[in-house]
Amino acid sequence: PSPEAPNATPHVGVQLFQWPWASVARECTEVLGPNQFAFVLLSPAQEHIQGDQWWTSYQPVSYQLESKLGTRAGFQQMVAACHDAGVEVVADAVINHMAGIDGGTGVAGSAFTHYDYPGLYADADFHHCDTASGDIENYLDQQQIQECELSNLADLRTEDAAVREKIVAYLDDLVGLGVDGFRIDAAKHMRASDVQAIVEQVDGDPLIISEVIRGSGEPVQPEDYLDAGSVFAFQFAKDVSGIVPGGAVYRALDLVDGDVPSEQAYTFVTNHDTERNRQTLSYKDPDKYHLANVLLLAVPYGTPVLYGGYAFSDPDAGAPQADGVVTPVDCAEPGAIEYPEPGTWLCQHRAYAGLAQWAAVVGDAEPQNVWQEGYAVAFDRGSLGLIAINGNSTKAIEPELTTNLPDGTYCDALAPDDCSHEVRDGRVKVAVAPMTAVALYVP
Ligand code: LAG
Ligand code: CA
Repeated sequence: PSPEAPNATPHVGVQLFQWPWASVARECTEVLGPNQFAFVLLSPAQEHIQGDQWWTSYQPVSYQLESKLGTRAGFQQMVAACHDAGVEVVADAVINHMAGIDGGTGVAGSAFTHYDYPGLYADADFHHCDTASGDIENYLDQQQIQECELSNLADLRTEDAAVREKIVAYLDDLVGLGVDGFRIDAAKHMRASDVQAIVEQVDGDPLIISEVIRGSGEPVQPEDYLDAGSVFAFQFAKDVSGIVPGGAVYRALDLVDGDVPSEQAYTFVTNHDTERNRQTLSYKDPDKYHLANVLLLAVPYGTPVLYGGYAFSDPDAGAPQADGVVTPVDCAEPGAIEYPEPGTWLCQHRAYAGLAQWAAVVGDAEPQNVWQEGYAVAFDRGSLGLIAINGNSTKAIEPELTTNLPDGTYCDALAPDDCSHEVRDGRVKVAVAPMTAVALYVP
């Protein structure tokens, strides 16, 4: 299949967790662009506290674009390289809070203490709420969720004009460097009206994806943030991770995330938090994770975000660093290792490069010719693509399917060397091994 399929619209994104800018740039050029990925989601770019843990990224010290992931110049080069490859860049905006430790020096040399970040924010810019710990203690209390601290992280008064101005200047700086959109970290912990007011002041019209983890019965829900843009579909992630182990893969066609419309839902199987708290499948469940990723890209709901991270046993462990800087990503061969050493870059998204092209070709066409038997499901997406998915962990299948695909010989987007698939008179026979799929499309 040619990467330049005529009607293809790039559709699939990938979160490159803790990837240094230089490695992101190379991935855009060599893998993401040629396979019609639509966008890359970065880890936070701002100056942060020192340390070996990955989560230092989520403790901002200043808005200088100097971090363990690279310099401002490196960031700018990365955005240019991704754009040259046709890939958009979504930055992770940590704007609910600043660092949560007593004090120190950030990785770019900025001195700070808790609630005092010289030249940027001072004590009066932060909420000081009246729970015993100062932290959010009760997720049924909207005011606590939004005005108390998320594990001691200094909570910005995002309702204040002066604070908003600083945040907007930071986001404008990123837009000025070419950034196309933002993940709004911890959006749930800011009032929806604050998020909306901030993003409306930002230059241009960046894509906004708010991170609002759905909790049942809670007063703050993802739907509240739809006026500010899109949201991450956490319920989809949990549900798709739930149906694969039971084999009911056909149910993926019915998955939605509450009342979030498809156009505003950013779907995923795992992210950096859920692969650690085990709320979703992850690389630690190889077969099931594989099939969940296939379903993610196969169904018409939402915009899928794949994930590329590194192996870990200690959930706090950061990506391999030298002198406070994350070292270049070196991807493990797909499927080569069953139990990867901690720190091994997994580049899980690469296994779906062909399927990202499939998704770009089928676009938003609805499922048709849905076939279901036992733990397997197959369907067309319009008349340009077909997928057959076997959720049975022990039994292979070989159904003869009815398809809209034009007669011809097709390759499998999940096994590009296998071009043995013949469509004749709207029928095709596909052999699908346990916990795998076959995906055909018009190149
Ligand atoms: C997020 N979304 O809302 C990120 O996706 C998530 O990864 C962030 O938590 C969180 N919100 C804050 O941006 C991560 C780690 C936390 C870590 C935090 C700040 O999951 O474990 O907290 O980043 O670095 C750590 C310690 C805490 C400590 C806190 C402040 O684990 O014990 O209280 O730092 O020093
Ligand atoms: Ca807050």
